[in-house]
Amino acid sequence: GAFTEKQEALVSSSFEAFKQNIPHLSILFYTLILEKAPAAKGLFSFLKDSDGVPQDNPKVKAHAEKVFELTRDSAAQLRAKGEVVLPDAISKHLGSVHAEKGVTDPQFVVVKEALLKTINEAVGDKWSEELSAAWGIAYDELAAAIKKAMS
Ligand code: HEM
Ligand code: ISQ
Repeated sequence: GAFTEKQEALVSSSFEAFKQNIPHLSILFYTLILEKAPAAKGLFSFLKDSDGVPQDNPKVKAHAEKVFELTRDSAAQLRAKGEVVLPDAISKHLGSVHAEKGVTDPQFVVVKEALLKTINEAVGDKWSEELSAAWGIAYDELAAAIKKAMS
């Protein structure tokens, strides 16, 4: 079925909740990724030389926010036109960055689960299956666009 206005609204409002607490939530996001995919640590230029996840590095926070922002934008696109189309330059850039790092399909699943858990933490008792499913669909469509650009 089509991505509904309600689903888009759920994603947008919880993205705003995420933005209220980026210092905590961005660290949580990396921590969840590295718990499930320890090998990913060496792929991130701003993580590979530190113990754990650096707490006060602006790059660390900005990169994490970007992933959530792109997923929110994907939800808006799915609602508006039923598909995720990345601007050509962004598609080429994300495709080449992830291909060069050798990112795998299982790692895309790890990042998805970490993103959903982080949103869960951001919204607290406003969490619902419907909210989680809306983020999951937006992420899957965005991941598909990136994987296509990687190949
Ligand atoms: C870089 C988004 C999936 C690992 C990036 C960048 C963005 C991004 C925006 C920054 C590109 C730049 O430097 O300008 C996304 C989105 C994903 C996704 C939206 C899923 C829908 C993954 C997965 C992995 C991964 C599954 C595997 C662990 C990396 C790495 C970098 C990167 C290692 C380079 C970081 C550095 O600068 O050292 N990603 N990503 N990404 N991503 Fe992803
Ligand atoms: C880039 N790609 C995937 C996941 C990420 C997590 C945190 C920061 C940057 C990322």
